[in-house]
Amino acid sequence: MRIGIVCYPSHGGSGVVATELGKELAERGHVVHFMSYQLPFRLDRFQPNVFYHEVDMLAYPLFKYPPYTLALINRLAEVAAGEELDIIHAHYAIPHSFCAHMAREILGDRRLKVVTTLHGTDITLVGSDPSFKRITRYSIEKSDGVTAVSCSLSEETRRVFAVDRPVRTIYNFVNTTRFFRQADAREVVGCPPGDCRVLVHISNFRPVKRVPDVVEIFARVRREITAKLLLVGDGVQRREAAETAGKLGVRDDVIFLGTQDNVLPILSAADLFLLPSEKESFGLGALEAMACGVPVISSDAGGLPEVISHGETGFLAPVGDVKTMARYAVKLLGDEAALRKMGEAARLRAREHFDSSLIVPQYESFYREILGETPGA
Ligand code: GMT
Repeated sequence: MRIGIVCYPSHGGSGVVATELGKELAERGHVVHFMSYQLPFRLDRFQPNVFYHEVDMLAYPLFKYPPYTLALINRLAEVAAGEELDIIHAHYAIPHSFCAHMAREILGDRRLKVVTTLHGTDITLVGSDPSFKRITRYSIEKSDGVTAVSCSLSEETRRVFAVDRPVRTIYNFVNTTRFFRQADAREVVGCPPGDCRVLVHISNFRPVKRVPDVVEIFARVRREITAKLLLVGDGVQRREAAETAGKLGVRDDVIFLGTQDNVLPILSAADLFLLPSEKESFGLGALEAMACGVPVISSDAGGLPEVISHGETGFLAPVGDVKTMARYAVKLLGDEAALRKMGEAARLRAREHFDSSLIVPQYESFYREILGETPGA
């Protein structure tokens, strides 16, 4: 198949999933064309069957708001026609799915199919806002196929948008043959083994991630156990997180690593991953941690209970209940055998339920259905 993928190139789950999917599809012999305003950060090395088309745009003084989406539509139409794409797979409804529909309108080519993958905030925050709701519903209804990354998000989409289109759940994935705990990672992050416990949080530091809660959980753990907190990412809650750490007297043990392209060495150094989000459709960072044998303590928001098995691969608690989350963390970190067992279970769950070898074929057969190549069409 000849597949166009349009996604956000920056750090964030939807771009990671889109990029990893494209790479896996290319390895399986499909031709994949990425389109975005910048090279997706995980598209970091040459690979056969993978092509990248940058969306460039005329800067003109009249434009108060540079119309990126129009330039994107233009590029999508150009690439779809020039490369004879079968499918445009839009990751994140706003604006990618809408732009794919507009590109198809311009081409007047009903043979070209549009698949939309909903990732979370495109439904729960952005798409459900009145300023984008109609356009999001339109994008879902006009798609030839719609997927969501968890059952929770599929249900929320149906509830919020009351759409007739079926929404297929295809879980996010991790390639566990490439994503596993690296040796000597502790030294890399400056926390030699045996020295102390390492807790990690990775996100875009938006309010929905509740980064100050991460710090508060850590401060409670720190009262009982020698530990460091590695915070990976950047965003509006960074300052508040630093202030919280200062107020709680743990500023020296909280290390802000900023945005990182390669999280594998950091996850490999972790004893525990924290994700106390307000909303979380899936929690790709948690899955990548699990693939590295790291248990996760998270809120029970959205799709997190579908990823983390409570009491087996980590622990879940209600949003904002930092006391309970900290209690779970202290108990687990204080019991080496239990920590090891849970880490092994986490890795096993990632391999048995969310490995790319299980999930990518689901996208392939979904595409085939949509192209009318299988009986499910
Ligand atoms: O976490 C974010 O806010 C970034 C966002 C994105 O689109 O990059 O993540 C969403 O998509 C990820 C990939 O499917 C999911 O793993 C995240 O759970 C989801 N974030 C939220 O629902 C808040």
